[in-house]
Amino acid sequence: TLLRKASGGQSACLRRRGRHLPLRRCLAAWGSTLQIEPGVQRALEEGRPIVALESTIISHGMPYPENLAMARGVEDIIRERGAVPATVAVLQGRPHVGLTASQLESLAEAGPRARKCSRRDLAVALAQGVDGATTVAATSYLASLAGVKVFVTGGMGGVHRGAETTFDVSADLAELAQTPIVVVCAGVKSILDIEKTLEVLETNGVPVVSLGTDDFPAFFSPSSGVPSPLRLDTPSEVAAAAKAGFDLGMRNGMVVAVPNPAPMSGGAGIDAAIHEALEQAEARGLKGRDITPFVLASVNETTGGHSLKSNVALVRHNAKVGADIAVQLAALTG
Ligand code: PSU
Ligand code: MN
Repeated sequence: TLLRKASGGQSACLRRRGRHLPLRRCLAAWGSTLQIEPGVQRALEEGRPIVALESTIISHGMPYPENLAMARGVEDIIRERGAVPATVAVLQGRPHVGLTASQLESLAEAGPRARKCSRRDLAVALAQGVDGATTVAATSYLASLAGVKVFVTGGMGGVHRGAETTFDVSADLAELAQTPIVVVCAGVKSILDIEKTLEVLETNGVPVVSLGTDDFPAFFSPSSGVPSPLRLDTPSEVAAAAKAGFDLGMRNGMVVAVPNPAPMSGGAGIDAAIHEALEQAEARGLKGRDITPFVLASVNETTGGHSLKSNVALVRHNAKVGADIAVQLAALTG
């Protein structure tokens, strides 16, 4: 193993088993606070496909024990398709990329007792030694630091309705402007302003690709009625596009939106439930990071658990797609 400065001095590079690793990954591999699970570490060293998973969806997005079943199921799907799962979370102030079975279990049990951590929360959570569940933004940052290129989730954050007065725009969008990772999701919920979300992603230079559809998906529903900025039809096309961006030295991420394979029947019902939940959230004075968890729980209640079923189904489907993208990308970069 040797450390050397690349010419031009933009980045140093670690040579490991004949492979050049970017500087950030060297730092991750060497003694920083990042805790990379041994199976994930081996896959990184051998250039095998890895899929990162977020943990806010586990702690704040679903109730226990359904959250644990979902988290385990998704990891199994990724393994079955030939990739290594890496769930990301903060445990006792240490950022983990890849959790053991028992770490995953205690995180699921802790539920909302784990602090919701977006990018701005990471440093303080680490310094305070707390347990934290990472959002799309924080997961992207930590996974990318470890050298992971593909990340699967359910729904991303975005621009909230009324953002012109509240300024409530998820840090997920800004993160994608500066972190080179492919985020596979089911689009964004109709809780959000989908058009504004796509505008902000465009401004930030983030490609938004819908898989096999011209219409941007809206989480519970496979279509939002808003045209997708870009369309690709297969995981290998997505892998090729991601590689092209990385090879060009682009530092931004990419959104891959996959239509929900188990849509909620009666889209109007779900919209009504979401609106009711939003009104309740406002009446209770909930703000910012507390809104989405409240809305998810409330919608699940009003739909008698149907929304949870649909949510689990779409995450499992995204895991298949994400694993296939990671496998193709590893083959291309081999
Ligand atoms: N949307 C969902 N389920 C979720 C989230 C969003 O349908 O669990 C979570 C994700 O972790 C996402 C975060 O990154 O909420 C966005 O939160 P905020 O808007 O506070 O940035
Ligand atoms: Mn917000």
